[in-house]
Amino acid sequence: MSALDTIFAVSSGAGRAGVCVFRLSGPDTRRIVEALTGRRKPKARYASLETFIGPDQQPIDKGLLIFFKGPASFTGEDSAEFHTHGSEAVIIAMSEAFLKAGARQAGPGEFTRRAFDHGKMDLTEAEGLADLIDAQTDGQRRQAFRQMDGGLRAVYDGWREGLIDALAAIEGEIDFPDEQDVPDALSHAAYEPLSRVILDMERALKDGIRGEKMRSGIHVAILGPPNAGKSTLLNRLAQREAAIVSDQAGTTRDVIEVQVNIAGIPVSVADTAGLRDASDDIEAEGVRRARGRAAEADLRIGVMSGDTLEESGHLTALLQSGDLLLLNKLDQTKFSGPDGPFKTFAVSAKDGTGFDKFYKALETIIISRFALTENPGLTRARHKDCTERAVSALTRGRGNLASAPELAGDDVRAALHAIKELAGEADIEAVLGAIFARFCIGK
Ligand SMILES: Nc1nc2c(ncn2[C@@H]2O[C@H](COP(=O)(O)OP(=O)(O)O)[C@@H](O)[C@H]2O)c(=O)[nH]1
Ligand SMILES: [Mg+2]
Repeated sequence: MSALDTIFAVSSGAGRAGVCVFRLSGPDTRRIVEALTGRRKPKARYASLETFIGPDQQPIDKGLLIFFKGPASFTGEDSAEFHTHGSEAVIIAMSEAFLKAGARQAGPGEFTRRAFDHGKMDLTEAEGLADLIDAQTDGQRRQAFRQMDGGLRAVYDGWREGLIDALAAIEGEIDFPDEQDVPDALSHAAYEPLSRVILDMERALKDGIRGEKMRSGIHVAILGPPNAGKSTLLNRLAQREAAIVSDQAGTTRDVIEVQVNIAGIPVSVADTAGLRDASDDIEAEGVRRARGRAAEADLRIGVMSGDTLEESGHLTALLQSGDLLLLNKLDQTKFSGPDGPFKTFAVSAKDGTGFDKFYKALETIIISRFALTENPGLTRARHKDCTERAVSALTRGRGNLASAPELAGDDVRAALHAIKELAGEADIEAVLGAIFARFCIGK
């Protein structure tokens, strides 16, 4: 990157706070630090207590200053942190001082973009950092940390090594063709490394669903006839009165959604309108939405009860293999549910009988289907897209090994280019712009 301007931003959270951290980065950092502290030649990576002074030479506040000399800094440029008190007035006065001294207010993600441009991190690490800032559950935090720490980079670096070996074998074949017969694909030196990378990529794609679910959360839909106790169950899962519970059928008419954290994974649980032949247009729309949710959800929880059995026919048709079915109101009537590929639990959503056993099963399903594996995975559609393109190029290349090694070479190069895009090394300005724009200001 050519000469950039010097940017500043409040990097700590908004609002009144004990301490506020300003970040400054760019070629004028040293001069601006000197202007705001009156101190010549700040010592790098050393915290000193300074009085920060404004353009009128009056003190604004007193706090810690840390100067970082590039490239040994987050952005790779000269940069500095000013720790001030976190009041609105201090923030305004400091911001004016930075502006007067020639710095510019940073846009979202601009510090991280500079770190990326200076080779301090690859794109997957920057994405991991963005996810870590947004993390709401422990699972999200661990996944984001792993990615920020180079987990995915290590994976694709391994792929890249395998492909470079394969390419060398293919090019050897082109430069020094076998005097005798052309060897068949299987005996080709590139066959084994290509196959290994393809297998590895396919495994990563299969696991990728977990990474994406961990980032975006999973969707669970509660379904059943009116009055079966769906809203009572939602409230128990949410541990609060999120939905209105009433013995009047058709009380829940729209989808009500609550966010819960199950086994470190963000789960959005949707309570839906009771499934029946609706008595009016609004209810009919509610039932239509309930069916939509059922189809889109990652997991469905069906609810039936002894007093609503005759209306349960709509329900079983919506349940899929691996879903859960609750036989509710155990305190009132015991009954056996229909047969199907789902796990059945007898509970009382109202008094909590049997709930723990059901909740354990729900947790186990969520962990086994969606929780993190040992391998750092593909966490975004972008990662999946690049990897899918690489796999299809490599599969084609492997088929070309024997008959057309030149084409196989091109295929491997296409796969290497897809990996470059994954890393953010290829020229993909539009993608970069979109990713960094979603960061917060000050990061
Ligand atoms: N006895 C008993 N009543 C329940 C139970 N669960 C829900 N109910 C009652 O059944 C009625 C309908 O419950 P609600 O949660 O609104 O059902 P929904 O229409 O499926 O959302 C309410 O009067 C609840 O108090 C239960 O486990 N036992
Ligand atoms: Mg309801």
